[in-house]
Amino acid sequence: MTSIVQSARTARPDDWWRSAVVYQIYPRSFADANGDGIGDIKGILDHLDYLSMLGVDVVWLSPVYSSPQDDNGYDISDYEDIDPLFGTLDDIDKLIEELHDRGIKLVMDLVVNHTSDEHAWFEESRDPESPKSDWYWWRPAREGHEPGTPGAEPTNWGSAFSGPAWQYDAARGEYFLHIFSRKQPDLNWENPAVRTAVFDMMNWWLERGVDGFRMDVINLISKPEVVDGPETPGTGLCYDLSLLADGPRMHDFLGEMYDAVLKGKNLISVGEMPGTTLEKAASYTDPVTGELSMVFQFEHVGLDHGANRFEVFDWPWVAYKKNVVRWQDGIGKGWNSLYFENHDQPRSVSRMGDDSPQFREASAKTLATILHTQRGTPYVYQGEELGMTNYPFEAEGDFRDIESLNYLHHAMQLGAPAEAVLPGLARGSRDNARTPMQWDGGVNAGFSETGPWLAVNPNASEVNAVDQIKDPESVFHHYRRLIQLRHDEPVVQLGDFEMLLPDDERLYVCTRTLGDEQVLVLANVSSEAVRLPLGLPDHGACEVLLATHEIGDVDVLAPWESRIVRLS
Ligand code: ISL
Ligand code: CA
Repeated sequence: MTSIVQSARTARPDDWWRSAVVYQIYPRSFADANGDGIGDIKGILDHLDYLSMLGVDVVWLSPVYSSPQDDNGYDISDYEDIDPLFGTLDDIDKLIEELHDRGIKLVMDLVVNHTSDEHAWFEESRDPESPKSDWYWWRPAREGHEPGTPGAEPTNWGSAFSGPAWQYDAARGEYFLHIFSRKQPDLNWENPAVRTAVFDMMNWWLERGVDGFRMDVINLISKPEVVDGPETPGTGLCYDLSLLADGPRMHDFLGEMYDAVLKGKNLISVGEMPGTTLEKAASYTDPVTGELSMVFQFEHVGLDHGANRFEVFDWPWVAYKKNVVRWQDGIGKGWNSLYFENHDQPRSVSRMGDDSPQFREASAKTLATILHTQRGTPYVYQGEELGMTNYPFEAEGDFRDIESLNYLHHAMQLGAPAEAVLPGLARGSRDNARTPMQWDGGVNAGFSETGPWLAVNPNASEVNAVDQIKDPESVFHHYRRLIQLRHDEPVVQLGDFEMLLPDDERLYVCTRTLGDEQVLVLANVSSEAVRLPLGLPDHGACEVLLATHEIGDVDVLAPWESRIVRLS
């Protein structure tokens, strides 16, 4: 259903983000200024010149709000304050100012599908007589079941963090819904007072000077009917998150948010949308009727998964290329976010590339070439620009992430030995992305004076920012040049995308075309040299815009070599 407000909307002139590159900071792991082993805002302030050197336009800051830290800040107990772990409101004001001085915008993480169970709203809501009694998803026990007993949950919905998505609250005598941890109760967006409170909070942040929002699991705010779903085999629960996604009122809720908060302010807004579809993504980002600048979709990051993210297969390049084509073409007038990494994904060089010492750098660069020459807005996750790798996790005690630990404990309860679960955990865990940023080859990789909250990757002496800044051929400088290329070349920003050799497992080849301008991207995504087949556009004498290797034979790509050439 299209609301009146929506159909009256006109095309946005404020689409500066189509030529921008965003850098994500996960504050807990970026830089620790006060020596408690946990990254903080002052630590970020110490490294702003690094971001300027890289050339990014926007910083997306993962949550720094007051939080019991059950899910590292994605469980917020006060939206309008900063957790002392990270600093103060003065620190964030300083960050806004110093970023702006460097021409960099700041995007805040907006986590409003749920709050912490320690948020005042939830505490009030537990009282059925309170005005906020309906601010969360409260439901009685399943009919005929004793409240609080096994199987009495209102539906069979499973939590993204294992186990039932309902928690019994003895004070209220009812269950509340938590799609994530039991300390992250879902807000009831059907209640207009909830929406007003969220929009007021967003405007409060805009008045403080922030430039937009990254909206956490925003396509879960409109829920489907609260009924049982199909059982995920062998679990007794329904774990299919996509069944809870993109509920019937999404456009109403986002349309209201657009009108109350986002409209006409030159902002960037990106909706994180697990389980969303191409058609929905196109509608959320339509330049006339859509409500958001862009979305994070999840199809490509699920391509190497089995039953779940802890069952990981080798990266399927042909399937990935097919998926790129699907999204590059299918998003139409809408807009894509381009990402391989974030704080929830393992490191791309370990997952898609070859992280052995021989090919780590070349494969990190070539992955960057592939992502940064697509149409859309590229995101760089801290350390990705250095080619940081997965961590060699071995034992339960190595992990910190609630998703990983809950999964392990749940599997063990169901009878699996830890040794059977740990290898999958090591490959798929979000902790791979969360090891401390590798600033230098010294103690704690220059992240902190103290032992950090999650171990530093043992390869920090070979993979770190200080060394790479000094080396013009480093992964860092390759990223810097790709960002520059996006700024300089309209064909890279906006050109039409065409995939060549779609079925080739070792070559990724595409063109981008805008009017008379055309560039060709040639990439070897294997650890062996590959001769280019006949029939590709003639490129031997063309201007090379960026290359990972000295070019010897123009028709042969070394392992993980890539080139961007101007055809016209
Ligand atoms: O990647 C995932 C699919 O297995 C999930 O781990 C992830 O929780 C999902 O992508 C949603 O992510 C966002 O919301 C979560 C938070 O834990 C993530 O860090 C955040 O990015 C709940 O707020
Ligand atoms: Ca600290």
